[in-house]
Amino acid sequence: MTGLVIKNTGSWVDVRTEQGEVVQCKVKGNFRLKGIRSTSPVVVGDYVTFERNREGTAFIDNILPRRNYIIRKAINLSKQSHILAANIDLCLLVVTLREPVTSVVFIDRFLATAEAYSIPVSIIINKVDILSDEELAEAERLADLYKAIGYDTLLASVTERRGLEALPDMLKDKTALLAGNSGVGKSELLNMLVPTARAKTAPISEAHLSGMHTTTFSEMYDLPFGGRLIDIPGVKGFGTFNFEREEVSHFFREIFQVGRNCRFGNCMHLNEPGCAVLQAVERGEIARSRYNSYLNMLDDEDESKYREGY
Ligand SMILES: Nc1nc2c(ncn2[C@@H]2O[C@H](COP(=O)(O)OP(=O)(O)OP(=O)(O)O)[C@@H](O)[C@H]2O)c(=O)[nH]1
Ligand SMILES: [Mg+2]
Ligand SMILES: [Zn+2]
Repeated sequence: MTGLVIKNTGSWVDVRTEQGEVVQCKVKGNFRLKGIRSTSPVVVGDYVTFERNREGTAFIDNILPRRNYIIRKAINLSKQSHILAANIDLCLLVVTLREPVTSVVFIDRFLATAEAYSIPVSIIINKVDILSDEELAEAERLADLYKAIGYDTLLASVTERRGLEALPDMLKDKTALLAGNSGVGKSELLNMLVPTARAKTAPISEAHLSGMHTTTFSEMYDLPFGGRLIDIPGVKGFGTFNFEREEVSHFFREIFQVGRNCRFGNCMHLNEPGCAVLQAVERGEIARSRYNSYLNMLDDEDESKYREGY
């Protein structure tokens, strides 16, 4: 039997067959993906085959080839990877300036990973309702920055139903992944778009102003206007996985573009003479925050520099 993975709790996996039947499956203990050590080999969005054994338990025995996936390094210093979801058309990256603070390095690391797998990202800067005028101006600057690079960016308040009018058109008939730190409002947004989802949401910790990791499993929901939305647990850090130093700049769109004018074809944009990227940063044509994120990712070789929070 073949089906689509619509839920992964860690202990079991729900697979929906073409006939619409949902079958609870186990993943065989010795099941390993070729060449990838992953915290969970089967993820939401995967197409899989499964068999029922004599006792009636269903076991997944194969993952069909993935069109794409979003992967990160599971934890600092770890060689393990964590695949967030597979076969996705679009990522909705939900970020907040406050409660919790999403770091720009986190945003840029996520964008670079999606770029590496050619997955479009739209950014939702959420919770604008709690921002001061000054903070709102900062949110607008951030939105302008990412729009200029080519990412659709919305300033929004999910709880006040503001700024989200474009979403149905953006999501229609696509499989989209909700990503971001814990507490930014992913499940709240899911519940707005799919009221029957009734996903658990919870206030962030007052003491730490960070999310409480309320969502503990990944699940795909059908959108009422067509398409699918995947809600996943919030991630803290976003360590990039298996990037070569030389290719990091390819995943920063504007750096890649300007970098074609560098004097040396193999310019790393660090301190080389005739570096067009450095000049563009000096002139303010490339945002310093983006350039800093680029440097930050180059430093991943030195693993001690990757910390949770990114
Ligand atoms: N003020 C305000 N609060 C919001 C907004 N959107 C969500 N929240 C609140 O933020 C808290 C966290 O929202 P969740 O949807 O649980 O966050 P999450 O991203 O799913 O978090 P995890 O499941 O832990 O990854 C809840 O109390 C929400 O009601 C918003 O636009 N404005
Ligand atoms: Mg959630
Ligand atoms: Zn250069």
